[in-house]
Formats: sequence, C-alpha cells, structure tokens
Amino acid sequence: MSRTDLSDAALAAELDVALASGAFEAVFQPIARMSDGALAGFEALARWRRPDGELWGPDRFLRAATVHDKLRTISRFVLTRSVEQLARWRVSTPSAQALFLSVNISGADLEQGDLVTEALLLSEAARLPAGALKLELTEHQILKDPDAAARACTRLRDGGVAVALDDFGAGFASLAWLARLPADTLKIDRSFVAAIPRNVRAEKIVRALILLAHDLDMDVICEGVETHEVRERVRDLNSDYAQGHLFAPPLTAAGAEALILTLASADPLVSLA
Ligand code: G
Ligand code: MN
Repeated sequence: MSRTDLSDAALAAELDVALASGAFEAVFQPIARMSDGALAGFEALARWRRPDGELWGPDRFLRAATVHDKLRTISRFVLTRSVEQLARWRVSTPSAQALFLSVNISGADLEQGDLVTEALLLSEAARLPAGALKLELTEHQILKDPDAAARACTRLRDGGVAVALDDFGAGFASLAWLARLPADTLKIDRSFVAAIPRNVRAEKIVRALILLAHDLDMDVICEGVETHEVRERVRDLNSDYAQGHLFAPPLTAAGAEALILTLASADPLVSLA
C-alpha cells in the first residue's frame, strides 16, 4: 500500500465520523444578478470543519472521498442541509423567496439516480417554486455516462429542479453535450473568465459561449469574478449572473443569513459589489 492509499483510508474513516458528528457544513457562495447587482442565489458547497477549527474545501478530501465511495454521502448531506436552510430563509425573510440554490452533484449520484429522486422530493417538501433548486453537473460526470446524465436532467427538469452545466469549457466534448443535454444554466469556467483582461481570445470565447447559451434558452453564470474590471466586462458581454470573490467567498450559513438580512433592510436595495 502506498502512503497515499494509507492516508486516503485514514481520511475516509475520519470522514465517516465527521459526517455523523456534525463536523461537515454546507457553506453558501452568493451569486449576483448582473442587471442590478442584486443577490440572486447561492451555490452550496461542502466544508469539513477540522478538529483544529480549519475549514477544509473539497480539494482536501475529494480524492479520499472518491476512492472510498463517500461522494454520495457528501452530496446528499449538502443537498439536504442547504435545501432545509433555504426553506427556513424563505419563511423568515420575504426577500429570500426570490433566491435560487445551486448544489453540486457527483457522477456517482447520477449513476445511482437516488439523489435525483431525493432532490425532487426535497424541492417538493420545501415547496420550492420551479427552478429555485438547481443541480450542477460537470462535463467530467456527464462523460462518465452520458445517457444516465441525459435521463437525470430530463427527470429533474420535469419535476421543477433546474440543471446547470458547471465549470463549462474546461474539459472535453462540451459542445457535443450542449446539443444533447437539456439544461437551464451554463456556468462558464473561471479559467476563461479570470483571463478576460489579459487575453482577448478568452474574452471572445466567453462572448461566443454567452451568445450560444442564450440562443439555446439557457442563462449564464460567469464563475471566478475577482475584480471590478472582470465584472464590468462580463456584464457588457450580457452574462446574466456572476459569482466570485469580488462579491463574496463561500459564507457560513450564519454569514449568508446576515447578508440576506442586510440586503433586505437596505433602502434603496444595495447591490453586492
Ligand atoms: O467547481 P465549482 O465551480 O463548483 O467550484 C467552486 C469552488 O470555487 C469553491 O470551492 C469556491 O471556493 C471556489 N471559488 C469561488 N469563487 C472563486 C473565485 O473568485 N476565485 C477562485 N480562485 N476560486 C473561487
Ligand atoms: Mn459548482
């Protein structure tokens, strides 16, 4: 056994304990609407609170979770927790009723299909309007089993759960899947978005992707917006939404709630950045 196998196994065992003991959290990264800068929704992301208080993102545990088949447990946790949270915000704060929630799912979730069922049930139980819950899939997951992905997209959309193609443009076969997969939202990968100020080719690709997405009746979220300059440029290119550290990093549930309340009480409505 290599060192990596050993540490992955140890991490995966810790992961089980963490999931059972509340050491996992869903955090919420704001997504801004470009037309007025308002808060439009959140992407829910998994974080693991380590014994020393540090918050680990998926880059620290994704490999161990994949190798030891824990991804579905993590996706289910983030989905359940974040939908419950949105449902509470919708009751406590009227402005939260317009927010959407976007949750990442893994290839394993698509193959098994049970997370799709769970998302449909959760959305219904929380009385979310159509499109308020969105599931994000990456090209990588789609390529693993394209037919399962297409079936999952159709089931979700028929049940009022929207589908976003995540990290778009960073992998393979993107355009082929755009033709085949019914989806609502295109999330343009931050590698293109962040390069806009220094790479005119990246800007042209983003412009073309936005035109194409709109032509296919999809809306667009530009990811990884870190500067005012990039925000202006993607707004001029007609991106519907933007997400990135310029607006906010992923926030704890308490932090996201504080943001919702601040924005709701601001008069006139203040924008995110
Ligand atoms: O693959 P996906 O797009 O779901 O990844 C989301 C991840 O991107 C999160 O872990 C989040 O912390 C990170 N992220 C969000 N905004 C930014 C940003 O503006 N710049 C960078 N480098 N990373 C970001
Ligand atoms: Mn994502």
